[in-house]
Amino acid sequence: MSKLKLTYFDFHGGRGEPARLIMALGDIPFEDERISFEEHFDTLKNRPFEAVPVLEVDGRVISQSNTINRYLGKMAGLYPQDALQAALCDEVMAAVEDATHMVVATFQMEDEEKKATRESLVAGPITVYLKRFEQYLKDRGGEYFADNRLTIADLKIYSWVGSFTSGMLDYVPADIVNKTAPLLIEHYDRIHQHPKVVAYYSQFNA
Ligand SMILES: N[C@@H](CCC(=O)N[C@@H](CS)C(=O)NCC(=O)O)C(=O)O
Repeated sequence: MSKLKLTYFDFHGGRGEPARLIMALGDIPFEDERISFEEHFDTLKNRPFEAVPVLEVDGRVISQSNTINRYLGKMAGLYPQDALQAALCDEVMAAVEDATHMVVATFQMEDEEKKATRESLVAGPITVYLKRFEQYLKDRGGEYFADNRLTIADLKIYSWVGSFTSGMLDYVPADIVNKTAPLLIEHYDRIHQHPKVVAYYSQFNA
């Protein structure tokens, strides 16, 4: 089996978390390299697009979170083989990436601008995306986003929803998902209780 090393920040979330979960669910051994923001700035010039996450496969570097997710998802059996189901999976992941980008763009803003921008994101695109995902879940049977089973799209959404429910984003109400897309909360809870997800996070409480 290839030697894998995932490099990302040292917290449970963000663009790197789905890859960690995919490997945990797929029982795929990997080196979990967690870097500080300082280390990130010291090393970013060496990354393909000056960003993380990156995955090293036998020393070869792959970037772009969704590319990494698909690569690992195929290995873990968590990516649909059917082309249409794979497209449904990809669509959800790409949309989460768009929404993530909008929020990440506010991180470096001064407080006043951050407040105004985040409030308008909440009133606009974040609500649109949440409602669309809620509808997709409903249309697809209520449990999963593609292939009638757990796929990498569910893990991407799980991690993204967690960024709201954690309350870590100032000016984004922590209950926005409960109020706008309650099925996504049920989806989040189901994945959070998945035995392998529980086992994965329990190692950090030891
Ligand atoms: N499209 C890329 C975006 C990667 C990205 O922007 N990552 C952020 C962290 S989540 C980053 O490293 N940004 C560079 C920086 O802020 O210095 C992906 O999906 O992986």
